[in-house]
Amino acid sequence: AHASPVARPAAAFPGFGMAYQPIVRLYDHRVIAHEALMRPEDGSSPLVLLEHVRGEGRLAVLELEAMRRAAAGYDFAAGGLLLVNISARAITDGCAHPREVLDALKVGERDLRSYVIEITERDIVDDCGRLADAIGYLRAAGVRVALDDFGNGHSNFELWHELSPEFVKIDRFLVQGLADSPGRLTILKALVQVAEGFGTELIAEGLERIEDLRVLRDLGIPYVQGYLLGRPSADISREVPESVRA
Ligand code: G
Ligand code: G
Ligand code: MN
Ligand code: NA
Repeated sequence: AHASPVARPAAAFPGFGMAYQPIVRLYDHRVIAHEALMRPEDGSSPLVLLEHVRGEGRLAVLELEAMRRAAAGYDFAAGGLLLVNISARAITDGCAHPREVLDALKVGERDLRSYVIEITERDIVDDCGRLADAIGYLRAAGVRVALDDFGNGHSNFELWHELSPEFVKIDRFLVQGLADSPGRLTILKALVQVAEGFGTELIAEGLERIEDLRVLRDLGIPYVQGYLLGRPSADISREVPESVRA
């Protein structure tokens, strides 16, 4: 007998899990959120997988799957916020409709107000209006927005101005070495003022040293993330190291 023609199933992605990295509020040293990060099983960077899949035209499919897994694996009962990444390209290229993003996050009937979407971009965002429309749609459903990697690549003041994100994540190049870098201090002081003017809350990324933490605290930066506070892990940690609380 002849085998009946079957639609070839879409090739599966290489295996990956999700890890969760704590975000700490400095004034009381509480873990108030986690960022969900893809962890390919072969130990490679998520960027390699994302780039590969993008070449196959499946970037949005992978990103939405990562969101579903992030949401399904998170313990919302503890009351924290979950930050999930999406590349601006997945939205502006028109592959991920914002409705699909909401569907991915609604896995398990979660309250959409427990989510922050991190807009990650390393390439030029050539359709700011389209991104702003998509973000407006997500916001109307209660999702908040963070602009990722600010100060590096193409995460810039135009996006801050146009998207009015609730959070801006300060790129780690501005955070690492802060205590010994008058230049970084100057930039961070300015960002604190801009954030105040826009009503945006700042999250400092990539914190590895206690001396940089002290400077962030003196500057009044409310939220911090980095290896000093906790690494991305499959286990959702809510403990802050004792050394940091002193
Ligand atoms: O965790 P790590 O430094 O290996 O991540 C490398 C990059 O991959 C980071 O810039 C991060 O934003 C990106 N990344 C990790 N997980 C996701 C994801 O689920 N979606 C998208 N779009 N990017 C992710
Ligand atoms: O681009 P995005 O900010 O989403 O990427 C976050 C990436 O930064 C993750 O890959 C995570 O593993 C990494 N990361 C988190 N904390 C630190 C840190 O303290 N130092 C360094 N070098 N990388 C970090
Ligand atoms: Mn991020
Ligand atoms: Na970042």
